[in-house]
Amino acid sequence: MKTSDQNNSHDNNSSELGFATRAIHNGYDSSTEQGALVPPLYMTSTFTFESAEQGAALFAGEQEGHFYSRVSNPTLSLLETRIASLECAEAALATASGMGAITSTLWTLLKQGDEIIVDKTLYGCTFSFMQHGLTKFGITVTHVDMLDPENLRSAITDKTKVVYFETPANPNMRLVEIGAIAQIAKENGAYTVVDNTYATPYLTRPITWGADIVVHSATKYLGGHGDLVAGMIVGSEELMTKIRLEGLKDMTGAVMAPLTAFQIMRGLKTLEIRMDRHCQSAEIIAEKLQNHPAIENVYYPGLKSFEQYALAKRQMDKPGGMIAFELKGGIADGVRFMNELKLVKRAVSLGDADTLIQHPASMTHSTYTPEERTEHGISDGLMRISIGLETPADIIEDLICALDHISSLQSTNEQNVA
Ligand code: 3LM
Repeated sequence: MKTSDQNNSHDNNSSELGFATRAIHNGYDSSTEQGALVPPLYMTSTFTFESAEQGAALFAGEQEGHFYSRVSNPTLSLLETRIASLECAEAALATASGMGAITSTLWTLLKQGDEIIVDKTLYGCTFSFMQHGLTKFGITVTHVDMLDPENLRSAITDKTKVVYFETPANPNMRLVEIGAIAQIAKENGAYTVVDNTYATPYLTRPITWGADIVVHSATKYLGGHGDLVAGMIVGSEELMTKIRLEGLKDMTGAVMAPLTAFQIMRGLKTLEIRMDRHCQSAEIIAEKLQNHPAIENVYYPGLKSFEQYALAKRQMDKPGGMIAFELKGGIADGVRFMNELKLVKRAVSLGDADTLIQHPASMTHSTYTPEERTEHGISDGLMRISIGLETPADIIEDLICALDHISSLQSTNEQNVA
């Protein structure tokens, strides 16, 4: 895997300063804030005008400045500048949730009669929004298996306005080749929108591969501590202004609270070291899981057995902190396994300091019907772990103890049958 300071066009050090330095300092000058080391929190809904004329000029866009926090706020602006820098993009927008980011973006880019082409596997609520939200308003949603970019080339039409995917995909870890997909979309006049929640800009920067827009659930690694719900949208200045004034201001109103922006900036200061630890522990744990007799399959981009290992090495600086796997005994063993865990918490969400385990078919992806899950590559026995920041040996001990318990039950059953 590449390291963060290798120098190529997809490198995260596109400006002179390194990733962690920008995550800590970008966009802030303490001399304009009475020397405050930590940027002040502007906890205000509205802003006063020096004169009626100034108010009118702000509303008319003739003068720059903040006038209402559903449109902009200095604390959010700083977070937006920082995330844009980390994603190697011109601009960003802070939103109330990941779903707020996705819906504000797509309501802006799509209208009745348009088509959106999406990958086969999507996060449960994104799938639901596409399938049951967009279609209600006369937008065609077409699923294409983007593992082979040629499938997109065959499906795309002049009605296609947006091409949308996650990489790695939630929950089954499929990777999509951003450069190949973005090129086909561009040739056909469609925008490429990438959900970069799993990878974070520390591991993958889709804009540098040709994507137009990146969306995030900042609830996950960007916040990083399981104490907030938030989203981000990233892209060109022109597109961000359009989404701010259409999808975000008027259609969803899904703006981030200033306190949340403040908390995310605190989280960002440790994004690099947290991601390094998430990846380091996940690599060890994925190997251990793979070698355990109770396990059928492990899906992790850092394993040589991972089908898209070569793409992972090209597109991701490190393989990430998410692991999916299937137990030999299917979901029945999955439930026993989850209930046996002591340290690892049973919870949805991901990217927190705490290791979290969940069962997609009955939890995050229960928005799919059983038939849809089969069609979209989400098996009933699939389990998902978000590897946290605890002492790696303690996470391993908890997981292996629970797996050994499953194995011993299996061998008792086999003896009873014999
Ligand atoms: C989850 N995911 O546990 P929010 N995009 C991706 C996501 O994983 C998510 C969103 C967008 C999970 C949440 S399930 C009830 C809990 C790839 C969220 C949406 O709106 O911030 O939750 O982001 O997989």
